Amino acid sequence: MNNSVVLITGASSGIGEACAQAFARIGSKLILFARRSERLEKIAEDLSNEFSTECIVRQVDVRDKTAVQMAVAKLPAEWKNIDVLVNNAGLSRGLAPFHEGSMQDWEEMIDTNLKGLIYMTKAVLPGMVAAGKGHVITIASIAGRQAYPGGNVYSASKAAAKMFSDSLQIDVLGTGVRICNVDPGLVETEFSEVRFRGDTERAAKVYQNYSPLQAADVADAVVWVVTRPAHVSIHDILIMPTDQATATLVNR
Ligand code: NDP
Ligand code: 8X3
Repeated sequence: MNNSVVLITGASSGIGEACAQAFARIGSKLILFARRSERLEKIAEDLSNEFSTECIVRQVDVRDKTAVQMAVAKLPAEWKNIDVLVNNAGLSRGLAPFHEGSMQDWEEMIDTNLKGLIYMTKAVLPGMVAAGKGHVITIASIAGRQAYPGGNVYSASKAAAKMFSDSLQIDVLGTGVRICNVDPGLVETEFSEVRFRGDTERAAKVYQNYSPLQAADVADAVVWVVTRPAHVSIHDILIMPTDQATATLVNR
């Protein structure tokens, strides 16, 4: 992976930031996308200091298809051959039963978790197919495999992400490109703070009294996937805390 070009969406916190660190550690060059560009700048500076990582950061909202297309199209020539795309940007909003939920929240989740994923993949995958190699990793969720109370549209967006990856497997057969869907269980990140719109007390309770996954655990799995030999393709990973058996059963 030395000098390979890795593009990570949602790299400003949590799993995306941890992926940036993990790929920096093995010598990759990084392209980091997120909306909070000041955070990306700081992450890039830290990685440059610690690992001499070459890093490009771009303020991109993955819901904006023109911005996504332009950001990828306008990459400097030596960064255009992307070896790995980590489709990680995503979020949940609320945990209400569907009949009490908000249309605005549902649209934000679909636009980010599904349409953003599709826009990013459309911008990057054709170049990989032309190059005859590349790896597209999508961070979906246990929520896409198992329903839980209030998960409704978030779960639907993640189930769709998983089916998108399954479908891509077929489309890219024979091109040399590899596709992997990663479904984590509970990971201690800013995810719940975003879901509960800044209610840090409620968010902290999600991760109390057991050992959740840390973002670095998921990044470790992602790096393992892309460092298999070229003839080996890991299609699916379900990675859970030891203290979590299903979407709802946690040993607290
Ligand atoms: P965080 O909230 O810590 O990180 C989410 C990242 O997504 C941020 O960098 C955020 O950046 C970015 N993002 C959100 N919306 C957009 C957007 N419109 N355009 C660009 N970037 C965006 O949560 P996690 O690290 O936990 O989440 C990462 C992924 O992992 C998500 O897809 C999530 O659904 C998934 N996941 C999380 C689990 C968990 O328990 N934490 C478990 C299973 C899956 P910014 O706000 O700067 O744009
Ligand atoms: C994030 C994990 O269980 O909160 O996808 O949906 S969960």
